[in-house]
Amino acid sequence: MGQWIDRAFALFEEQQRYRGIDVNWVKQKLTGLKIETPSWGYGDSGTRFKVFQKVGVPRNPFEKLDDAAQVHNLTGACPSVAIHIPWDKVENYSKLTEYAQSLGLRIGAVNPNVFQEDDYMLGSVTNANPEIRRKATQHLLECVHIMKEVGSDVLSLWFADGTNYPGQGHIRQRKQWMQEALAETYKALAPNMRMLIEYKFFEPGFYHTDLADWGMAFNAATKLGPQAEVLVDTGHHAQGTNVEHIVAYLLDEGKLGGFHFNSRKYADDDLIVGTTNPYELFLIFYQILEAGRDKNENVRKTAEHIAYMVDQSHAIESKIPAMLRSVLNIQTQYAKALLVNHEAVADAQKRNDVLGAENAVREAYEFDVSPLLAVIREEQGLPVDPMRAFLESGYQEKIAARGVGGSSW
Ligand code: PSV
Ligand code: MN
Ligand code: MN
Repeated sequence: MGQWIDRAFALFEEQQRYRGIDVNWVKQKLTGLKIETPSWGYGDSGTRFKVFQKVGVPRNPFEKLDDAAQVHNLTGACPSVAIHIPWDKVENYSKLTEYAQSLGLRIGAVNPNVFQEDDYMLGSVTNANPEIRRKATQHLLECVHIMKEVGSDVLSLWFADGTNYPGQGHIRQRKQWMQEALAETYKALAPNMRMLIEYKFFEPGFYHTDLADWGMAFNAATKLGPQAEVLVDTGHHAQGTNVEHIVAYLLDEGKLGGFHFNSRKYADDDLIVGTTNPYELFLIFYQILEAGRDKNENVRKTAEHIAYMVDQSHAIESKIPAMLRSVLNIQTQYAKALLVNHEAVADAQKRNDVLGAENAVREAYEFDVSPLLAVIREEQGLPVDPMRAFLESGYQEKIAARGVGGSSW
């Protein structure tokens, strides 16, 4: 393997040098890419028709961390794990934090859950009932408190709030209630904390959703202040939406806070990122890297502090391999985006050379980056093929002892 990699990498390096790409810089950026995995991605999930129960699924938040540690150990790229409360509620958060540390991990984004209790059927922070609104806001505040206990600096908010029928809710009133709850939560944030506001155009509300698109999330975040930013979940857009355009716009406004990566074919499918739309993922990274070169420092800083997170439900596939595949796909598309020659694109744009500009972007996508990825893994003492290493590790067989009936989501 070693010899094959060396020869392939030498050729790759020569090609890139010829194109004016600094491969050492590419390697540095690639090893610097960190991707947060979600605790719920290790649990059982399904569609609304059925949740499939698998053998060996973690039974509690500690076991979810055990599985997340496998992904980090094999890729070196996933040192943090997002938690969802109350799915990951524990008696003692210091114990969970220490356990994460003992595995070489840390707790990442804290996600309040105001969508699974019966009380929230008609809305949480936008419910017409003031007691339910208070209960929901209290939960958001409780999550800020948990952030302090686990050492997290990201509060990741998604609201299922919406309605199914015209007239069911007072849309403008609900908009104001949403902002009130966000403002109260924003005030509780410590100076090092960020609040990321996620949007979704439908589901479970099918007539209207209170935060339906990036513009609404952007407006809410802008009114709150600099610690509030927008979270782009790649699965939360209508067919044909140009997600990379949204990314570029938010970067330029200094308001892109993070991603929830997944793939979609029809709606919020939460499929493995990069499986159906790798070019979209590449183009998202291209926009981020382009913004990283901006003359405006605020745009550059925004591009640098993006929280990259996976948000997927693995309904039919094995959870840990699914997470590994996600991370590997992200690394592959990021590696390709790092090969874009931005000067060549800018030059073609200046000359209004439509096909030249399109070619300068696409050309990077068409390179085989596997020798590059193999080399950076080898240099970090990681397996060159993390998926194979996992399948051969015996871990899946070991966790079979957990039996069936692990955590759902
Ligand atoms: C909602 O569809 C979502 O994307 C939000 O991020 C939730 O927190 C997550 O999925 C898990 O349900
Ligand atoms: Mn999401
Ligand atoms: Mn989603």
